[in-house]
Amino acid sequence: AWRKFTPKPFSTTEEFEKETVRHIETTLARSLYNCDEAAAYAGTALAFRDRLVLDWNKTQQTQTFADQKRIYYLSLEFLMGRALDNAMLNVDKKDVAREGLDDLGFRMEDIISQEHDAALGNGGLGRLAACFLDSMASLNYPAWGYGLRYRYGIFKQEIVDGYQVEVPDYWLDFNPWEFPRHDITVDVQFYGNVNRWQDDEGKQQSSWEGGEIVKAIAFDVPIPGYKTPTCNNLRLWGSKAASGEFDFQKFNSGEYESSVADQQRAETISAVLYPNDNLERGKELRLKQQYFWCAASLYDIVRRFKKSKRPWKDFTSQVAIQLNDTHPTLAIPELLRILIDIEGLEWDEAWNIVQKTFGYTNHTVLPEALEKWSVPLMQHLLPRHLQIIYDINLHFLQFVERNFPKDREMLSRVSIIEESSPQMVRMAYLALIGSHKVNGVAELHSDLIKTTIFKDFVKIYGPDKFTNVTNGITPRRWLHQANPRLSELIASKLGGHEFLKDLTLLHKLESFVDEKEFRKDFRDIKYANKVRLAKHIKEHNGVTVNPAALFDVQVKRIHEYKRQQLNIFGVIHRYLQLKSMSAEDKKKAQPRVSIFGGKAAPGYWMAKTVIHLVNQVGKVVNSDPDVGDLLKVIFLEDYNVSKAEIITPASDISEHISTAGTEASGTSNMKFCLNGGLIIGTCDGANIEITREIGEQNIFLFGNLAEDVEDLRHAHLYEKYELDPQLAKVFESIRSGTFGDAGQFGALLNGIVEHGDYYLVSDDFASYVKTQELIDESFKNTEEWTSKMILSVARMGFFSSDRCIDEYAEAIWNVEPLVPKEDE
Ligand code: 26V
Repeated sequence: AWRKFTPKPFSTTEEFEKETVRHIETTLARSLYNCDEAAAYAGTALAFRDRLVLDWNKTQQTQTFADQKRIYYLSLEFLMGRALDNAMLNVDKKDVAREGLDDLGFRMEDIISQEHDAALGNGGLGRLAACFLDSMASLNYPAWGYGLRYRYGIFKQEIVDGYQVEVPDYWLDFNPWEFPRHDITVDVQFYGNVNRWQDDEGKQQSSWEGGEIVKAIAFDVPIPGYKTPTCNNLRLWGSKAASGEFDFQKFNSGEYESSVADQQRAETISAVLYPNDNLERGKELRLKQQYFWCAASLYDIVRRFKKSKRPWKDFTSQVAIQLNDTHPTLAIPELLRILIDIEGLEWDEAWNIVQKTFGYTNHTVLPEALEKWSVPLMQHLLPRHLQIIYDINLHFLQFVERNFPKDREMLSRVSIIEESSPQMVRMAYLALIGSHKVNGVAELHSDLIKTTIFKDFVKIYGPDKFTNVTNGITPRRWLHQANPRLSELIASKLGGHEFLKDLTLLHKLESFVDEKEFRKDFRDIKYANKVRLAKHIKEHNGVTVNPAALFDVQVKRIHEYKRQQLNIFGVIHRYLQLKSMSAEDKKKAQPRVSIFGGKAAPGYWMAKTVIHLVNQVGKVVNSDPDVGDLLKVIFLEDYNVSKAEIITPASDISEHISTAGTEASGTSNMKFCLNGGLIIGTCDGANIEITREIGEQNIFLFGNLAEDVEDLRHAHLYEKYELDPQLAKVFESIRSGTFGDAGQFGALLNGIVEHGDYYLVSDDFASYVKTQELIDESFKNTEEWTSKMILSVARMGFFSSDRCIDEYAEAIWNVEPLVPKEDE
């Protein structure tokens, strides 16, 4: 009987307008008379949200009744960006909305840009999680994401006098994409102590008592798939004080202020995303965030399983949990605690379930990024979990001892507890031991973890526990949405948009590589995208750049290992050359725009210095009449997902120039290539596989190899060391004050000249400069360049996150797709 009341989603322009206007007038209580762009955005978003919600409900219902295995993707970061454009494209109604908005007097682009980015992540790791959600939904996998609902996402970056200034990102004022579930809550415990006793049968029992309780509240976000009724769920936990007897008493006894303070203390747990990527700092609040989120998510997963009334042995056929880096590792001892302390399972059975349930993805080999928590801190905050970790370690070390009785030193090397003072819990080891599979994110990286940080564990468990799943990106956002004209051109050649669901179909473009008109269309689209970026640069930086110049882009988090310093030193080298060039030679020089963007962690002084240097160089170069259009240097403020959607389609060359062996994968390299931008890069991360796919004549590789890095570093420290002579000239110009007060850059230069050049900037400088010259020449040859662009795009099929998710599903999760049932 209820069926007849179920709303039908709009399909025509008129129906869209009706729905949008209805939302503006009733849901928002705004008169159409003063309907501005913000209101039009809100109305449009709500109209599309209604459509998603119907699919969402149906999907969840289907998944519940099918009771087959579900994927739970645990990530502290989901760098989602905007949702409206994505929703419109997924339900295939963007044209309808465009027409409707036009009728109402608005331009689609203005409405889309009203939305605040959901920036709940730092960089590659968080964006990967977002691409995975998109792929899991588009491929109809029953999957949930679990994360934290930060009140403040990654800070907004302002550039003031050439320096980075951080501004809080309060993004929740109006967020139509989340649904608070005040009825779905979990009480999460902290501190307290552990009681141990023997029960009537003489069995050891433990329970965790006392301490304080914080309430987790679920906020659900619909994750639509592309042209499919599947709409998965992203559940983000917000924290609130648990209101109970205690508060009530405080309140009544006049301790109003302290009761409010308790409230605020609880809410700080989900207040802010930690803005460091690749630097571990061991803050108590971060550990609290991790446990709060793991405990709430595990409780929720177990609660759902228990509703099915199945025996515990079925758990592993119902649940696969993927750990996005070590941040959710506490989920391992937490599941053991639930199974043993609360559900009464024996250790062996519980351990077996845990190991089969979890998979762990490693995203870095940088030692400073590997998470360790101090034992005293963990003892204080999570006393029962520490005991369980000790128990895991005991079982594990006994196993190692039995198998390697002669290697006594191995035990201290592989112990979960590092014997430092204070002792530390090594989270990567715990994650590895508690999972059935460990994967790296590109071939080189997956090989490296087996020979470096996890070497002993390959001996202990054998090589089969380790696997590779090379990262990918969603072609929906990073081609179709960011570069609609290119997507249409490809569709016109391939006879439709099927390639957005099966990116390997792009290979069919190869047969058009010599078609004159296609080549021209391809170039025109690149040019139009550059014009758009040039307009953005004019508006935000006040600098006029020539869209015909070569656009050279490096946008990513600022980090010494990513070597933005190598790039800016290269730019200075170019500037010095231009300054000493004859007028005749200048005519032959290739004009270039060097574009930088990215955030530095607020406490990362060296990274902030690099930002400052880029801005100082820009100031000098951009106003030097000797240089004119031949060189411009731009720092784009506040790089984020929605800016990436403008920047990515507009590059001719992008830079992926990390010291070999340090960038686990990189994913923007894939985005640029998929949009017809070529790459200059080192033999690192996914660059290597990109080269294999697109062919080495279509990529510009340079620099030392990963296998030589250790020896070079050693040589710098213990043998005579000479700076590259061209780099020495660059340093002279900086030291002489060409780019302002040289004192500011002393430490940056000394790190290279005097302190061992850990990132091998000098070693790679000559080959970097040479390769850039090669790029200039290649770019001048428009026909050669066009072929490279087209072939790159045609051969990028492998790097879809759809391929990646299918690999996880097959090799790690053992799950099958499930299409929601349509109503009869
Ligand atoms: C680590 C930490 C350490 C504690 C403080 C907060 C924090 C936040 C994030 C991280 C993650 C560092 C690892 C990471 O982001 N790796 C990147 O993962 C990308 C996706 O796999 C990959 O493309 C990049 O190469 C890799 O650097």
